Amino acid sequence: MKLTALAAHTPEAVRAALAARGWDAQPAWFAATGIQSLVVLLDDVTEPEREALVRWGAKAGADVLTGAGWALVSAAASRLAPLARPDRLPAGLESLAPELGRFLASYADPPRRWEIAGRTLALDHPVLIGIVNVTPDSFSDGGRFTTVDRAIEQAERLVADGCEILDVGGESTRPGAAPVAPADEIARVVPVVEQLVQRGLGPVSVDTRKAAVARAALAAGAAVINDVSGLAFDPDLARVVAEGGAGVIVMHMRGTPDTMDGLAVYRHVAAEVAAELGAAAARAERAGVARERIVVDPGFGFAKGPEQNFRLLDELATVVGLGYPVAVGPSRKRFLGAATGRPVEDRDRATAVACALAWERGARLFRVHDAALACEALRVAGATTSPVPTRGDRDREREAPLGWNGTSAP
Ligand code: PMM
Repeated sequence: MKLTALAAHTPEAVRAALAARGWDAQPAWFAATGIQSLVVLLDDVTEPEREALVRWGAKAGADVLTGAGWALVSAAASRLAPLARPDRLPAGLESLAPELGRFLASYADPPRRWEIAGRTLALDHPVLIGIVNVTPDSFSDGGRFTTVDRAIEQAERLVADGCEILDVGGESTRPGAAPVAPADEIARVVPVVEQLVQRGLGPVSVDTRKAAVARAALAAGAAVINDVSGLAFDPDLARVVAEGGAGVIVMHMRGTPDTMDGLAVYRHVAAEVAAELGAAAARAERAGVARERIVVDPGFGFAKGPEQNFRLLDELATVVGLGYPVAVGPSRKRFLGAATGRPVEDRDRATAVACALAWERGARLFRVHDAALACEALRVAGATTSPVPTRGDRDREREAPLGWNGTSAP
């Protein structure tokens, strides 16, 4: 007998091994994703549920570690799948099925598109979001027109370097930054949005926490609202996004830029950030924003210290597991300086590496100040990641056999 160790962090090695031994593409993909090992942590588990899980684990050959009120379950995806199906579910585990079903469905068939105002963005490749700041501290001299001209110049450079979306921000979110009145923020942002749209640069996203600014920006042609407060700052913002048919980036933070550093206390940063982001995304859906329009962002640097940012980057799969496309914004942030010793103006290489790692862990959108290096890093990362077979046409899907989780071909 001859032994070969196969890569197990993606289904690709198993798929390729089966395909090379004569399996058809679709069954090879189902088998490869089905034997992929998954780990889920369950909290708020009752005593009878805990006992039912342990019994199921012993029968199914799954590893179940438990304590008071919690269980950690590790098994191949195909073994977990029956727990998500009401017809196959062991008695006593009914409350597990809906959430596990949603997680398994998004694992087998991750979101591949993002609906924004007026168009659909494909997420089958890394999508760069270029930062166009029009805060006075970024563009210190000159009046409004100089600011607009410089913003357009910066936007043109970002697009030439590979950005597909431009994110215009008129309010600094640094701790201690002076608050900006909505009218002033609108006066900074809207002329830039208008110019970008007129020149066909974009789609345009606007980085704002305020409903009034979002409304003016969408009227000027913006297609996305990027809210660093995760829809917590202005209760009307989600409704404005819904009514405008816009896309939204819901970012995680706690408190406000002035209070967030004191709120960076976590027992398990990835789990807590994911739970809080999931609640924020649910708020958006309740306000009428369609699920396909929502992207979530873990908010690197917002209410997180350096170590917490690195844990979050490593455990990004927990945020990806929510089932929404994930954006990240590590660009030039302090935690990258903490690891490299580089000052803020020399962190684009570190940013590029962080973006590549985030792609590998499931992020699809990358908010950057300088796109050239990030674009190169993401081209390499994108080429290395296993190509997930694209969905076939409707007829082929209808003919497809059911996969391990009861879905048709990814
Ligand atoms: N970071 C900043 C501002 N806006 N938006 C999203 N979605 N994600 C981020 O990480 C993020 C953001 C702060 O960075 P900057 O002041 O350098 O733009």
